Amino acid sequence: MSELVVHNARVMTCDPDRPGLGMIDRGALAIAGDAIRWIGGDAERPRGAREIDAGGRLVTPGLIDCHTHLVYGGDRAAEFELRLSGATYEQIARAGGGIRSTVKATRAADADSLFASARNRLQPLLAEGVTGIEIKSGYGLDRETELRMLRVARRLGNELPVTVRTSFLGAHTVPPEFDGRADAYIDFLISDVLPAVSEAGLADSVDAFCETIGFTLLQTKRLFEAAAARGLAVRLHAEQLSDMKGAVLASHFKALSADHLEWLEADGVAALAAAGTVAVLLPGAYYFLRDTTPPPIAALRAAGVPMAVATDCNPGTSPMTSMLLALNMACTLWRLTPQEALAGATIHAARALGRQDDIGTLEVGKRADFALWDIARPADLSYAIGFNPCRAVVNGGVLRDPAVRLPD
Ligand code: DI6
Ligand code: FE
Repeated sequence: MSELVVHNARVMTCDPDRPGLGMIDRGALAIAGDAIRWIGGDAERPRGAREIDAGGRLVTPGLIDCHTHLVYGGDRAAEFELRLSGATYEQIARAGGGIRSTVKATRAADADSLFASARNRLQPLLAEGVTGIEIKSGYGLDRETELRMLRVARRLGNELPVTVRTSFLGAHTVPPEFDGRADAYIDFLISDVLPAVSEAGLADSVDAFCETIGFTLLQTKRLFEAAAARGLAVRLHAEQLSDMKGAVLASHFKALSADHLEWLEADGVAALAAAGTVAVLLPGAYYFLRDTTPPPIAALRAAGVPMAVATDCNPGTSPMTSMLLALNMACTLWRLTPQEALAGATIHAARALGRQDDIGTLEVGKRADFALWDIARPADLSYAIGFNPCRAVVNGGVLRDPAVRLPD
């Protein structure tokens, strides 16, 4: 007998082998341990030790936020005010603000305070049915602080009901002590920081900010070669503010994902399609920076590139802790369909984390991570603004109230 059976549900499996994102109108799920043991029509369901009548509500895979900078010190509200009075993100960054100001605050913060502030940002995500998240380093930019950020990210996964994947983003910007010496900084990352991160098992992938105000294509390539030599997957902040051909480079390394992509051209679209790399769309940063060049959604769709949607939660360009808002923005600003947006927060997001074999869809054998919503139509998830219909979450087979009680 299964331990938990959820029945009388509209089960949106997001299973690509079922038509229309795999909706089972009167469906049921049976769970044993941390995995889904059975899924199908209500009438055929097995008995369970505990049975939950979903009352016709929608069940989806737990949402996955596959691109965040959740762990950091301080905030950037003053910079927000500067931008409102006309300064651009690039101008602020070049004047020593931007990422560098968060680096200063993060270096000064101890692990417990980084944990506490990140946990407070994670809580609203969990309340919206998030069961998986990617968290990057990149506000330390020295060995000690990068390691501290990644340890804090791992600790969030150990202490809260969420699967955490970490990315080493040492190549986020050049820190003050390497001013004007970006190549030497990349050398330092390769010789000092990456080995420490990798030997401690603290990163699941390596990321970089390939941009005029970040790192060149060649610098990114050197870092990716070092990551590949250590067997680490890569992903890239690519084409956010200009077309640096980052997506083409990322595809060459069979990157898990290329993220942002507002300035992506046809060659980048084709490269992502050929490599099976996920395009991670980050509408929060586009909105917050008041960008006007949308990513080439129609071309990505036509080429069959899997599109994920994430918050990019970070203090400078996307201080957003809502996946549902990210879905709404992806639909409203860029015309994703609500089904595409949901797939972008589940199956494609799982792939962007390299975890498509165990999370992201509701299929027998996969982890029992799902959310129960007080709505009947999947489109309602991306339709409402500032409304959270999440009623319950099951994470690894354990049922919980979405209003997670935080550890003290
Ligand atoms: N692109 C972004 O949008 C964030 N990082 C990146 O490489 C911004 C990070 C920040 O401004 O703190
Ligand atoms: Fe980012």
